[in-house]
Amino acid sequence: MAITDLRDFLQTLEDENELLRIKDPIDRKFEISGYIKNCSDIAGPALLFENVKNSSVPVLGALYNNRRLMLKALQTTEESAIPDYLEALNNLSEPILVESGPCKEVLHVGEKASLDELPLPIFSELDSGAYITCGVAISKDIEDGTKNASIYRFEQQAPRQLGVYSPLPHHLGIHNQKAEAAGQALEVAIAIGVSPGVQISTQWEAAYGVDELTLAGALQGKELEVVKCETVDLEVPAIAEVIIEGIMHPDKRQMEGPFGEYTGYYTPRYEKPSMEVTAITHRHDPILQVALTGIPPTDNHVLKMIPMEASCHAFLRQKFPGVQKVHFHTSGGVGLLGVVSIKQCFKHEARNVLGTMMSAQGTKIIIAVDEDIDIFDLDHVMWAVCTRTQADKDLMVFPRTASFQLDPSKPDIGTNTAMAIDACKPYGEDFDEVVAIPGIDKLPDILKLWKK
Ligand SMILES: Cc1cc2nc3c(=O)[nH]c(=O)nc-3n(C[C@H](O)[C@H](O)[C@H](O)COP(=O)(O)O)c2cc1C
Ligand SMILES: [Mn+2]
Repeated sequence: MAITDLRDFLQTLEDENELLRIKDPIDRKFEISGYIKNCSDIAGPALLFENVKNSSVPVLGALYNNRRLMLKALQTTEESAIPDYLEALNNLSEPILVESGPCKEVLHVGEKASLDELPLPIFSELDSGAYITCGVAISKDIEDGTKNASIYRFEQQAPRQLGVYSPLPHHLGIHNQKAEAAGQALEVAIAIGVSPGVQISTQWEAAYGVDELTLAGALQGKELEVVKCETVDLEVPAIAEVIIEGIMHPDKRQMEGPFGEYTGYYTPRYEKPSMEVTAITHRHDPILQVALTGIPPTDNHVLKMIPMEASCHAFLRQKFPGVQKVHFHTSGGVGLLGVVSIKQCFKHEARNVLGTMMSAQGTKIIIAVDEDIDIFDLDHVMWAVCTRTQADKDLMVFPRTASFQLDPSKPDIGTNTAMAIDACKPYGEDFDEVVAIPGIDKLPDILKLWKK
């Protein structure tokens, strides 16, 4: 079944007891984020805050707080997640332009548009203000018209002004850099409350010039329909809860931040581009979707996981037939810690895989394990590290490599020392036998027995 509307996904979750409605009055300052944090820490359900103080707009959070919910959003299983995602990448389709859609039910243009209509949360203690954290920002290259769609944070700076954080080489940053060089304003539209397929498509690390929304149709199971914006020359998903349109004026800078980021640390306050809101359109009764960002695990981490794993898996498999599974753990903010399982086909295959993974994704800590290890279970992974490695031969250090910008331990911006651990048994050599209990997989599920 296709899921083209976020509301259909919420209904599915509710039917499966995966949606919790919070009816108590909730403060948008720290309470929404606090609930989401507690819920994420126990891999809980999605949360719908129906009674946000001083607002009639309900807030949806924790929608992607764990992998179980992400698999439901992709309508897949753990075994099929990566093949299904790669299959979708082979079935890209241009969105279809339609006349109108639910995002146009209410229109506020110009002075009438106000961000104060939305109960934007304040997430973490030192955050400079309220943020949009789950909006899909759509913009175009002013020279060749190629499109981009990705998630970036937006700080509410005034009723009609947003701070924009899209550092280079992220594509909105490039769009804005090009527009500024030409002395032009850049048009931007932010879509909030879109289908899971649209949301997840934005985390595809598509090359510059490739529109991420061409993946949304295959992910949601039906072509994506888009409508024209009111005040900018852009197209946005027709089924969305809220659309914010605006322009980034060239060379306009405003202080932005601090903001608690996905590494679990604050990023500093400094001058960044900002966007003037020119219109807000929404459903009659919009739901505001938010994503927590901060100490893992959060929606921010889980959203990136499967797209990164699929790209990495496809890349490694081109060269290394022994690669089985790849997983980026939330504890590494997803980008900093990767585990790969390998059924080695030749001596030292694991080591070449590790080096390739370090260079392909800029991963800081990478661990290779044999195929008998459950790469999703860090306890099991560390058992392999403890019992199958010797530091003098299995630890590889790659000093000063290009890596993630926000790692607080970095010596300077974009630099990191990467570390790889070959926790595979040596290829072709005898190794002590792993303890096993015959028939264990045929015994009843203890959790089910216990709950009865
Ligand atoms: C919830 C969430 C929030 C994000 N916030 C930002 C952000 O504020 N700035 C940013 O540059 N990337 C942010 N990202 C990461 C980008 O969306 C991601 O790296 C994307 O692939 C970049 O796309 P691009 O290459 O088209 O720029 C966020 C991701 C998620 C899931
Ligand atoms: Mn892009």
